Amino acid sequence: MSKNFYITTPIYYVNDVPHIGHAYTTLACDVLARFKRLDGFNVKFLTGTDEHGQKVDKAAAAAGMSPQAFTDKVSQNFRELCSVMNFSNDDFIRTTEPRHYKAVENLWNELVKRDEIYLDKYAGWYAVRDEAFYGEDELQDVDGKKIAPSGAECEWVEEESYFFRLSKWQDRLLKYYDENPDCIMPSSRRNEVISFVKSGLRDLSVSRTTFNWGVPVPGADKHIMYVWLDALTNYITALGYPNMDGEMKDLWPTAIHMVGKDILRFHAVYWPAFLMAADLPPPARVFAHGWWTIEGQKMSKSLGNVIAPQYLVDTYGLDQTRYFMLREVPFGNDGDFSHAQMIARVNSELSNNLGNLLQRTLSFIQKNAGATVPHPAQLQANDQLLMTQIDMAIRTVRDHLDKQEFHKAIETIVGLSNSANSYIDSEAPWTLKKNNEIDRMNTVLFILCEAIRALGLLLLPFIPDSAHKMLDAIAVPENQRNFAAYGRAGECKPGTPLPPPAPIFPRFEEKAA
Ligand code: ME8
Repeated sequence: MSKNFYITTPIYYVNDVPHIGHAYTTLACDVLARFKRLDGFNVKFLTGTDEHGQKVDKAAAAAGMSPQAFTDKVSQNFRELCSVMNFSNDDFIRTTEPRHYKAVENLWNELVKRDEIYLDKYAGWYAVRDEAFYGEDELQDVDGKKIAPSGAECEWVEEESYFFRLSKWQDRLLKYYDENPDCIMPSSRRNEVISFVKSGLRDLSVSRTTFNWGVPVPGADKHIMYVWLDALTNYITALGYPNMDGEMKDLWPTAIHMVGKDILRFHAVYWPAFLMAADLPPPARVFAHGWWTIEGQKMSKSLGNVIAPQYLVDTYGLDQTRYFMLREVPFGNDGDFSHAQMIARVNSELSNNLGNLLQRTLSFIQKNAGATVPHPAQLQANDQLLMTQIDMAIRTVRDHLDKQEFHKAIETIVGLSNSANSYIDSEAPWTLKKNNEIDRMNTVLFILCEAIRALGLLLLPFIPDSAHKMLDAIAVPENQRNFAAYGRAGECKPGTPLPPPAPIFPRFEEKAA
């Protein structure tokens, strides 16, 4: 059976410039996609932009542009984010593309055909910022305004609307959660969703008539589709839906949607209900991660503390930024971005720990072992111990990443680097050299090359450029830079010439103000 893996980011609203929150979600997906490709999977990694709806319509008007011209411009910023952050997405979808119209219209018609949609009138609250309908019971009165749990202000809406029979799917949804324990992660989020669904579902308004920036409802042109029905469908548009062969057949059953906790309800309640109602299988998993604040404060334009990914990359380096984001916070929890923490992490783990290991090993080989991969002699217990840890590390990292535990995966890698540093201290190749124990010295250096190779391979998904430099430093051929070559299969070849070492992980020195 071929191994397939489909991973998606939310498609981002084009009312905003990309910030570290957007970069975070897509980075998590990028690491999973890269890991799975190295592990021999057929991978599809999708990101893109959500371009319809009232929020984008208003942002376009505020910018004095037509919605189409506005979305063409702002969507480009999200495309650029992918190159700024070195994301390896296989596709970038925009909801204004013809392929998407075709898919959404098809899904709509399918729902109509199955009597899952009916015409009525909506009278209730709507938050443009969330593009979400709220029940009176969910709102708080603040200074005469109705405020949603997200903090968004709501407005009263009364209009003719098509409704999706969401209430009918309550039991089927609960059964789906029950039968698929990992379909919503982490488990605290799963519990939240289950209690929301158990508390009762109302039918969902799925069309609007008071503005026209959206996909027209087939056969009822004064209605446009609710932006979330439109947006969620992107995940199957990109697989060629309504064509059910090819990618829909192979990849859809493996779909993991990575989202922030703010949009869990749409992904874990509405989306599976739409799919089941159209007789399509729900996604394999929705993972809702936590929220970044900046130096303890909510990120917001009015506070002027929004951090652009480009700024972090320019200040700290691309791989340093990628490393920090997934290392710092247990994935799923909220996290705080602080410059001091960023510098501390980068210096202690990348420069001191990994950088030192590389520098010490590679300079020593260069000066004292003929600048080639050394020939090992008989292995001793300590060597075997480190080799066993190397062999185990990939399994541990794989298990963690299959549960989206990025921080634990990185901890495992840092743990291996620690062990290699302890090994070089205890085996002291410099003393072996002094005592003329050359066979033993070469064995130790060979084991260290193997540790560096393992670390380089394991770090490829997280910090691809630096990891490639690590592998360059011990002359690992291009075709051996995958997990099939991890361990004995791709062992370093003694006698291979090694280039003079160049520092890969510079220390970050704060410039004096
Ligand atoms: O909700 N911390 O788009 P959006 C962590 N178009 N993640 C953050 C973040 C923060 N401070 N701020 C944003 C939408 N994010 C819809 C999605 S999908 C079919 C439609 C990330 O532009 C996080 O992933 O508002 C969050 O869910 C997403 O950006 C919201 O992006």
